[in-house]
Amino acid sequence: MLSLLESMIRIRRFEDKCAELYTQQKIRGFLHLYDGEEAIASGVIPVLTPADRIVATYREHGHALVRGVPMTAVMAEMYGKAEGCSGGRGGSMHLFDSATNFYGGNAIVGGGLPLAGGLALADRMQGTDSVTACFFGEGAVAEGEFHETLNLCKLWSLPVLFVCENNGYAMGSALARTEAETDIHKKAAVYGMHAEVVDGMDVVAVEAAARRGIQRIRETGGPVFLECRTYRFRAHSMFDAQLYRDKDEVEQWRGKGPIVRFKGWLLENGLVDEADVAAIETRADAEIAEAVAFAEAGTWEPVEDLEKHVLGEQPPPPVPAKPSGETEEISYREAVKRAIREAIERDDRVFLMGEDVGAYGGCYAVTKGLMAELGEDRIRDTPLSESGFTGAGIGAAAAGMRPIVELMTVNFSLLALDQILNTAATMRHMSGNAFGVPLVIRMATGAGKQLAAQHSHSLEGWYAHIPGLKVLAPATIEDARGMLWTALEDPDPVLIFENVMLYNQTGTIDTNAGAVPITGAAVRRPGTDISLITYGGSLYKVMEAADQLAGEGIEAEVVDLRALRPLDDETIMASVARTRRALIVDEGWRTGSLAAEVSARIMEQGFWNLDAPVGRVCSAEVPIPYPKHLEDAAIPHVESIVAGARAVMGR
Ligand SMILES: Cc1ncc(C[n+]2csc(CCOP(=O)(O)OP(=O)(O)O)c2C)c(N)n1
Repeated sequence: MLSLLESMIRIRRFEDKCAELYTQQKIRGFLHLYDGEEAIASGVIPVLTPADRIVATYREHGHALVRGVPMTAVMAEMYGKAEGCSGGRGGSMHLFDSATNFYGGNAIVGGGLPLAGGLALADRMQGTDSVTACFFGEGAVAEGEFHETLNLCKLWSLPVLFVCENNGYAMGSALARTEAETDIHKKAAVYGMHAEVVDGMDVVAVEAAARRGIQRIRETGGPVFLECRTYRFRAHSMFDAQLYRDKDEVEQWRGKGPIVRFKGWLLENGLVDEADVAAIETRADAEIAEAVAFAEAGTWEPVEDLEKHVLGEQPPPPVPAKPSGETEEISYREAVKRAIREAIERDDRVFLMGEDVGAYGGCYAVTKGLMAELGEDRIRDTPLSESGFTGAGIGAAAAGMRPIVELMTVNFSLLALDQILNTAATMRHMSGNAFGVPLVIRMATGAGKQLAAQHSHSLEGWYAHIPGLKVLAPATIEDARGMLWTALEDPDPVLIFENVMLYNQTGTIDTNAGAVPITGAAVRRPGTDISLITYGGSLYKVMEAADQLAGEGIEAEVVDLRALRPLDDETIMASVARTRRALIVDEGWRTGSLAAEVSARIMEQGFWNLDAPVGRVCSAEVPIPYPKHLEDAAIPHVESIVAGARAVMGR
């Protein structure tokens, strides 16, 4: 009981100090205090074992402290100092600590839930009995990621303790303003999981509920939901004028606060005396003083290190497989399938998950038969919940698995964009290298199947915009076969875009073909007069165009980018230096396209080698239409490429 009291007082006093430091501008950005809610972290977290995992929100100082992240490192993080628990990169909202399995700190409301599901999935697949405790506010309950995760965790019976810290307000929105059903635990119960409400102002009740919940999870393997009813005494953040509630309301709640209440009860019952409380406060103050001194003495990360930890340490390029001398003809689809099968057979950590990858065989039939062959554990059909299962892939990757997430098409990947950008691409840097996300995400891209404007776009260029990701566009059978292998060895998220028109393409390949590098462009046809720079599904059109151009006496060099991020400037510039002219062919829309990026780089790095302005053939700026003739007209085709090349040649 003393430790429960001490834990709450420690958090309260630490945060009071943070508020003071904020007014002195030592701490900047957003600062969300936990004042009034301390009983929840203090009650739940000590019940966890060191092997258990924690996901929290931006209101997570208390959680980090109770978990055992040193107060010095937490305070230094608030200051933005290199000695902070996230290397100073994350600040108040992004506390991370690998030593205590503390997976943040998440400033996207609801964004931590899928991650927690994935951590628990990893534990389930690795056969441990660890539990992931996932803390979030009641505001998150309105987000899709909440529902996607609860469904997935119950469906797959994953060991997550969901802890809803219901403080009655999401910023300034009282619960009843935003929720049709204000009994939050009922929402969890409809997913079939055990759900309880507990008085979040009563640390003993919270502790007992957490103990019951965690025991139930360890016994059943499945998730448990705790709704802790609490109240936030201070503003949402330091920028909140609190126009949405009366001072009286706050005062009334303060009277029922977790510390006054528990302390009062302990004193009344003679379990502690004032001297005990004073001793706790003195200890906390000494620790806080030490933390402030540590943070003050901390150092600023050198600006030269700005880009450090965007990516993990790069593995050496793969050793090329020894050719067997025998070749076989296979389709692109079959090449991808073999790559998946081999990866799963080779490495226990690899599994594939996505919508209809199992029983259906994949929407482009890539995984047909694989579930029967490899089992439902390794070829996992997911619910229709792109954000939920992509986030689960991120969590599983961060916890040591090597998931391959399949998103049916790039258009649907937009529903998972939060997870891809805000979590997968960001976590390593934001956590100061505490956690990486070695995840592979595959998806189909491109037009040509008359699937109209919501299934046909080429948005890979958007993803190539995002630091922290690698973006691949295998165009050949070798690359379809070999890139996945290397991508799975990469420490960071790798997105693989498979153009829909390539799946039926066939080619010969050495029977022993294996891993290929996932950086570097390839010259697919040498030439002297113009560089045709392209990737993915456009490669074959460009090769055909190059044949036609040869008939007109124009020798085109064809560069297949292969990797859209990072771009291989060296190969591009070397080609342009040889040919002095360039045309970029990109199935993305022209405005803000990858082609624009390549063109700008040629201007920056190769301008003095150019004899003519760089040309571009991109998709027309329309949503891809359904009728075949309009669809064809909307995207690059052989004639438009030939015409574009002639124009660059001045013909
Ligand atoms: C996806 C998303 N939408 C909006 C916001 C802005 N925002 C930050 S905190 C917050 C309220 C969240 O309330 P709740 O989940 O109840 O947590 P609390 O702040 O009360 O702890 C909002 C809307 C955000 N960070 N993320």
